[in-house]
Amino acid sequence: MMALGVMLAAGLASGEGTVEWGGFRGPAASGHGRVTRLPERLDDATLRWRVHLPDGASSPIVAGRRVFCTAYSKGRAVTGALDRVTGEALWSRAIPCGGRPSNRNSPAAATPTTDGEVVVAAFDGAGVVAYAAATGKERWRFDPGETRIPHGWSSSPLLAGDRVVLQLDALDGGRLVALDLETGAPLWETPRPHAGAGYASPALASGPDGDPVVVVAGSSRVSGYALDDGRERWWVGGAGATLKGVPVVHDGVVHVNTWSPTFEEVGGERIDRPWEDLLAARDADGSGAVEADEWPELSGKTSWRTIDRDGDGVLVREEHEQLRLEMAAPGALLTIRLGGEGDVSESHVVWRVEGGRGVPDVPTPLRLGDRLLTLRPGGIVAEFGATDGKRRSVRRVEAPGEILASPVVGDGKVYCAWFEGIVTVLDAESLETVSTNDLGAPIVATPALVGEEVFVRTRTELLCFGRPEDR
Ligand SMILES: [Ca+2]
Ligand SMILES: [Ca+2]
Repeated sequence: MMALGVMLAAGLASGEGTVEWGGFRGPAASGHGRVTRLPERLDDATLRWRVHLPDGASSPIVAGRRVFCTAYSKGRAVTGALDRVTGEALWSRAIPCGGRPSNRNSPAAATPTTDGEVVVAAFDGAGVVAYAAATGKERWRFDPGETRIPHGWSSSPLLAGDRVVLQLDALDGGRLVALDLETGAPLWETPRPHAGAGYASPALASGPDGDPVVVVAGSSRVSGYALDDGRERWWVGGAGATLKGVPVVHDGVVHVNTWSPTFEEVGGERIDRPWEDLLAARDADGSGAVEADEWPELSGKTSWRTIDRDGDGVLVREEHEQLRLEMAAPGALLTIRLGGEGDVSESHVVWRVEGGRGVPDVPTPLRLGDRLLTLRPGGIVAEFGATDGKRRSVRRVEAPGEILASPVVGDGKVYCAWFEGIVTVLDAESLETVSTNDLGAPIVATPALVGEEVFVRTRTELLCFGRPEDR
C-alpha cells in the first residue's frame, strides 16, 4: 500500500512539463538528481516495486508521474511508460528492429529523452521514433540509415529546445543530425569525416556569446557545433579512438573521457608500423592493399572490422592512416574551456591526464564540487581535481568485474552500478562506502535519481527504491 507521503510527492511533481530526469544522466546530463532524500541501501526494506522488462541497456527516464524505458525483444524495439508510484504499465509500443543484442550491449542501448510531452527513443536497427508521453501515440519516425559500428549504434539522442540532435558516428565516418522535435523532419546534417566507431552521446553547452552549442566527443576530436545550423565552431584534436559517455558540461568547461585500444587489441601484429612495412609483410599478391585473406588471423574479427572501415574486405592506406591517427592518442581524461573558434587544441585544453589509474573508459565522470569522480573495472573509484587534473585519491570498493553505467549523485550519496549487479552507495563527500547491494542481474544502465526514489534498470527488471520510513 502506498502511503500518502509518496502519493503527495509524486502528485506534486506530476504537472505536465515537469521533467525530473529527462535523458541520459538526468538534468543537463549532469548525473545530479533533483531529489529530496534517497535510501542508503537498495534492499528488500527499501524496495517499492520491481517489474520484469525485456532485455535492454538503456537507462530509465522520469517525467512527472511517468517512467519511460526502452527494450529489445524478439526483433522488436520496445518503448514503454510505467507509473512511477506503482510500477504499473501505462502503455507499450513496439516497432520492427534489425539490431542484434550482445552480452554487453543491446539494440536498446540509447537512453530515450523527453520534455514531458514527447518521448524520443533511438534503437540500433530501428532508427528513431517519437511517441506522445501521455498516450504512447506515435508522432513520427526517422530512419538514419545503416550505421556500421561493431557494437551497434548506442548514442543517446539530445533534446535541445525544439530539436533533437543525433550523433551518428560509424567506422566509415560520422554525421551529426538535427531533427524537428514536432515533426521529425531533418533541419540540418553535418558530416564528421574524422569520426570512426563511437558510442558517445552529445551534450548541450553555451558558446561565449550565449548561443547554444552541441558538444560532441568522437574519434580524434571533441567538437562544438552551433545548435542553430550545425556548423562546427571549435574542435580539440587528439581525442583517441572510440569514445563513450557524454561530455560533462560545468561552469564554462567540459570534461571528456577518451579511449584508444592498444596495438595488441587491434590485430596484435604491429599494425602501428608504417604502411609500406605492413604491405611488405602482408600484401602477398602485390595489389597495393591488404585483402582479408592476406590477414586470415584477423579477418572476421572485431579488430579487422575496426581497421577495414568501409567493410569492403580490403585494408587500404587511408584506413590504416586513420587508425594510426586515432591510436596515437592514448585514453585520457581532459578538460576543455568552452568557446573559441576553429582549432582550439592548443589554446583551450585546461588539463589532460593520459592513461594511468582512474581514467575511465565507458562510465562518464561525475563532477562533485571541485572534484571529478571516475570509475574503472574491478571496483576502482578515483577522484581528480576538476581544475587541475591532479589525481587526489584512488580506492577500491567491493565490486568485481566491469563497469559500464555512469555514477550519479543525489542527497549526498553517489550510486555506482557495476556490470555484475552490485550497486555501491558512496558518501559523496568522503567517498567511503555506505552500502553494497547485490541486485542479482547484470547492469549496463545508469540509475535515475528522482525525488525520493532510485530507479535501477538491470538487464531483466526495473526496480524502484525509496526510504522505508517514507512509505
Ligand atoms: Ca593485397
Ligand atoms: Ca576497406
